[in-house]
Amino acid sequence: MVIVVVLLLLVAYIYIAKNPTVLEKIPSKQPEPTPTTPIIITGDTIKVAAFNLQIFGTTKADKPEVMEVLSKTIRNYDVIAVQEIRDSSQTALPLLRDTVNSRGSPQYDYVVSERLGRTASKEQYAYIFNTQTIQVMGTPYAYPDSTDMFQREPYVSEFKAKNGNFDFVLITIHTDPDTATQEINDLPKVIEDAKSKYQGEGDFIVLGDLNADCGYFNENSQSPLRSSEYFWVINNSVDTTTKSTDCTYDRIIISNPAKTDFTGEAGVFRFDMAYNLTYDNTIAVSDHYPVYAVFWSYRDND
Ligand SMILES: [Ca+2]
Ligand SMILES: [Ca+2]
Ligand SMILES: [Ca+2]
Ligand SMILES: [Ca+2]
Repeated sequence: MVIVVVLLLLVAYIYIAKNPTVLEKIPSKQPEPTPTTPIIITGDTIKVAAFNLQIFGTTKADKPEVMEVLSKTIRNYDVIAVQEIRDSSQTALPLLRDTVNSRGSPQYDYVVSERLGRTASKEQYAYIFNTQTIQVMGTPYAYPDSTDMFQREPYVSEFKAKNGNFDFVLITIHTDPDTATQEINDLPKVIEDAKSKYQGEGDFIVLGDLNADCGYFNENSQSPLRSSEYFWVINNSVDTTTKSTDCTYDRIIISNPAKTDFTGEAGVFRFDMAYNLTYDNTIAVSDHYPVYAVFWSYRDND
């Protein structure tokens, strides 16, 4: 019996050895389809974000769980424009930077605007940046708003990638909800003014809480900021609010010359999902999610 089995196995072995296609006919596993999102190699890109911190002052700075989420979020980006710093004591932002830096290398720093606003309720903007990858060029400024178009003048600063040649101008704003449409429609004037200051630069990026949806702005309107000179990388379908409303208040809008630097990767950062937060812990951080866009650090030609 054993001899018969051994003989059968031998015959089968000889047959397969002489007919290798028998084995090749077994269907092989198909490779997985390649993902549609581009593969980003760290170090080749600059990640830019905007985040409305919703009344960021000493009350929030005193909450370690809020500061932990903010500092982890900030460290995802090379430069992040933050809005709605409301802090007469001027201690909350330095504490935020220290909390970011307590997480280790790389270290972050910031530039901050003066306190802006027509009324006693003032807000500041800041750009918080990774000191290993980002260099601040020149002196940031608040838009010289001689005809008082803006409740809180846009804050403008030029930056350069240290890991490439990408240089760009960020223009952040938190519009007044009551006059959001007018302020959004006037933003091209701020871009034109910045172009005259940064001669030869083509890459202008407007970012922040524009209140550009729902009751404050018709996101399908033909705003001057919707002209063919600009590209809205955060599209109308994105929900940038942490609460149940579905509104695209927060935006990133780039000038045409920045399109060749844009990787195509942009969106909203759902810190609640990333850090597994409850609803209450989410809205304690902000009523907004950050929005972000990723740029190549070495493809710039202006
Ligand atoms: Ca440039
Ligand atoms: Ca929308
Ligand atoms: Ca929402
Ligand atoms: Ca460019």
